[in-house]
Amino acid sequence: MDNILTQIAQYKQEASAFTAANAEAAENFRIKYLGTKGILKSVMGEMKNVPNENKKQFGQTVNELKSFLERKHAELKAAFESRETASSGMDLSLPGDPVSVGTRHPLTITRNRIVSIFKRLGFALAEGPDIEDDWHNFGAMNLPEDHPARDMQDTFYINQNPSWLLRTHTSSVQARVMETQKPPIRVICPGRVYRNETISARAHCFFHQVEGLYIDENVSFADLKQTLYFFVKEMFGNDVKVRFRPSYFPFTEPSAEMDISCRICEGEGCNVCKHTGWVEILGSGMVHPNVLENFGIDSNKYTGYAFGMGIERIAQLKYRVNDLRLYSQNDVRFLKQFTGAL
Ligand code: 2U9
Repeated sequence: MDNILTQIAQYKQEASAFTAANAEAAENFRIKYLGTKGILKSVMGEMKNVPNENKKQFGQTVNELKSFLERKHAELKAAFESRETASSGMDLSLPGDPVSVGTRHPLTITRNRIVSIFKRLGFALAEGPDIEDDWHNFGAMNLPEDHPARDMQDTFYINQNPSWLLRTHTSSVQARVMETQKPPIRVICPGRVYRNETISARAHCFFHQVEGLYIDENVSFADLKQTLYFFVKEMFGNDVKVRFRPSYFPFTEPSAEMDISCRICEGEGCNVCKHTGWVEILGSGMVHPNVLENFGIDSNKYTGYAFGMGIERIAQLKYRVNDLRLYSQNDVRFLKQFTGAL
């Protein structure tokens, strides 16, 4: 018993004299004295050799050794840690390095604005697949078999299965809504669309659209005009001027395109408005009866209007973006100009 007590006193002395120059030395101390195969464990193992009448005293001595070693280890670690902090010259009272947060993409900002305006008018948001079949993209939309838009020169078909294609407009989303819902239907459908175009400042092989559809009893062209007036005023301000021009789309009859006074030159004449003072921002019209009947909607009872716009175009006018390619080049010099925009 005396031998082991002397041994413990020696361990204590040795440990007390231990100094650590770095974190590794402090860790070595822990392993040597407190580790699973360390000195404390081996001292504890001696309990079985201690006579019963001495076990209590031995137990107390071992507990003291344990507390001592743990305190010493904590001191070694703390001393090292505070030395590291002091020697790094770090001033913890200084503000941290700014973390640059990402910005919303201008097309996302524009899409959200458009959608939120129509949501306030009671439109519900609907989305659908980018890969479509011929029926939802073309057939249901009253595009005849020989319509040029169906041409491979204009549309991307899927190699493995040419009856699938990349949607050329988001009208296919409204088609899917009409398939599953009965009038009244009032939806706004944003999404990416694809067309086989050579990429340039003015054209791209993909772009983004928002289309809207409203079908109910007694929906008129006047409702369409009033809705679109409200939209442009909310989007571009109260002083914007608006004009409708007759147009043609296979899926609407009658059809019209809508121009607004150029936001870039305020009507003075510039490249964007081709010196006319007007820029086209959307197409629209009353849903063609054939389209309604394609979905079993009685065209004698129900009428509807629809419209479609390119988000890039709206963003171009809002933010004066003069090259379509900027939207998809991921150049942070372009993107960070939208910091703080919601
Ligand atoms: C259904 C019925 C009719 C959606 C419409 C337009 C007119 C239109 C273009 C604007 C610029 C596409 O991005 S763009 O090139 N769109 O002119 N879109 S009416 O008509 C529909 C949609 C769905 C069931």
